[in-house]
Amino acid sequence: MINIKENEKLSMMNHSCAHLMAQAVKHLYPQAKFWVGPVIEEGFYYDIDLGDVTLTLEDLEKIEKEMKKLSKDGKRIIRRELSRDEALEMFKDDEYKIDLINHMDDDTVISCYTQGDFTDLCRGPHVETVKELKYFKLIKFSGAYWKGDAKNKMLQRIYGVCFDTEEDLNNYIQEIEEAKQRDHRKIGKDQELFMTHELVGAGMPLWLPNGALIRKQLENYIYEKEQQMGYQHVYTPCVGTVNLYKTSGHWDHYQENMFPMMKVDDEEFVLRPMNCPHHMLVYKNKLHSYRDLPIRIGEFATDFRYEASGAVKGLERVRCMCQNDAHLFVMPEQIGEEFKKVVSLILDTYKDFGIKDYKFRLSLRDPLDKEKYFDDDEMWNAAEAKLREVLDDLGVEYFEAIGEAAFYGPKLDVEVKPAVGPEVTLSTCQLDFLLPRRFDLSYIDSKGEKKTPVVLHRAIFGTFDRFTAFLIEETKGVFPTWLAPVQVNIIPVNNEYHLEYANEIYNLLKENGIRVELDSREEKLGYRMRDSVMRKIPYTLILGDKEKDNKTISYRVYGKEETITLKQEEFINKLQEEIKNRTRV
Ligand code: TSB
Ligand code: ZN
Repeated sequence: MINIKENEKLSMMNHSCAHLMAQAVKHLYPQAKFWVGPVIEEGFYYDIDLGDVTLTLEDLEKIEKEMKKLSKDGKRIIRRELSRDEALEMFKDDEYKIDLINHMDDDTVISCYTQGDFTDLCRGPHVETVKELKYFKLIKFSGAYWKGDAKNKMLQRIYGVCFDTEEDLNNYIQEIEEAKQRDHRKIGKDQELFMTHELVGAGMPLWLPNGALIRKQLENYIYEKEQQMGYQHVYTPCVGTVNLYKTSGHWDHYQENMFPMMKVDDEEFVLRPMNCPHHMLVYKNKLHSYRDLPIRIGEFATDFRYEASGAVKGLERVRCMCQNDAHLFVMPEQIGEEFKKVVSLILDTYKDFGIKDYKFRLSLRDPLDKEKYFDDDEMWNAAEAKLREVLDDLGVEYFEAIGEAAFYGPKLDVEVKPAVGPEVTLSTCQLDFLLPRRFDLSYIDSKGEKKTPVVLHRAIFGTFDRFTAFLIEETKGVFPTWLAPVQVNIIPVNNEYHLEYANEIYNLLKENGIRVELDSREEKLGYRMRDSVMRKIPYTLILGDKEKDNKTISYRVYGKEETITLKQEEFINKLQEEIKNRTRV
């Protein structure tokens, strides 16, 4: 999808279109006051105070119609520069614009743009006349707190987009339509993967049986890999005392992302936002020698984070999440080797899931602003060089984000683009020089001296929640057999003659560990076959006279037209092989 913000011409047109929309809104709702209307990757939006009016979809159509009319009128867009006093006078009845003017630096050139009866405070630039704005569409609207602060008034945000040809606009609308179909929230509902309920709360999804089956497969997948790599898995509680998080530093530096404290008897608890402190204590439970390291503590760990209610999104951004977490305790000289294993595991996993569209971002320290970071120059330099070396060795493409490292160390994130909305991080691997010190962790080195280990925080799936959201969108809900909640759907051609045989096959598959359903509804064969396809079930078995008489199985694979017939054991072997190897067909 084109990034409008990065295209100079389209960026200007979209900015002008935001003004055109504001003018139309003002015509229809004279009480309207406007906050800001920036250009974004997907077009533009404007935040508007409409008083008591709450917009509906029909309103968007009305606004769009008015915009068309104004565009035909073709007024010129005229720039004027203003002194601060002139600006304050001109917008004296508009508290939003006054706020903007009052927050401008003294040396800012204040300008406004006028088209016909509408003037807006704006830096520009704009197109010359509104006539140039022909191919636009208002896409959606939502609530948005003034200045993004939930304590402020809720404004209404209208999103739109503008192109310079009709064809580009139509293509874009089609892409949005496709993205909506791919949205994990839609597929999640259609396929009964997860639900939310206001009684449970925003950002607290409930995994339904189908979704839970997929998640279980993900857990098994990564658990197997991690066990092979020498990880030790633990279970720890999803609360900790405030003191635990004071020790880790989260209480001072991460509190705005945490649920508030709760008191139980004399103890003060928080729902944990991260698992690192618990794992530090697991490490500390025993004395360690250099021979034990690396020690890899893994957990599928539930965390709670405060995310703004407007930011939560399906399974992608939640307030209750389960991380595929591990903390790797290493000697400084093991950083490179261990990091390499983590990156290789990420690469293997993405390959197994067929994920191709992702970016590695290496976040490093800003060498000109060392104050901001944990003070150990030598450690930073060595570690950053090592991370680069490993990525280069593995031939991984990545980009560097200078100054984006955490206070406690550099990190590698994997960024992906969801069907709808901005990029998110899936996998992460973060070096940490500090936390082991805060918990006073140690190991005895080969000379018998006490040393502090370095910690690598890593999550391959990130969270099961976010990874599943992404997987749903990547596969468009067509899961490979090993992940599919229902792997086989059996349809007897005619219940009267074939149900008994269908039941026999059903039991056989069940005994062999296959997730199977039998559709014996009194519906036409064609209807049940279409239903099976709608549900995106990988294998649909059609059992009639021929199959019953020959003790065979005839099946269709999702997305393919041909019907194949195999002997029972051949079919089971094929299926089990496919599932075991986690083949993607
Ligand atoms: C990797 N302490 C580390 C851990 O050891 C940690 O918590 N890192 S994190 O903050 O980056 O979170 C790990 C992963 O969780 C992220 O990479 C991201 O994929 C996922 N994640 C973060 N916030 C959310 C959220 N609100 N909803 C769903 N997934 C999230
Ligand atoms: Zn951690």
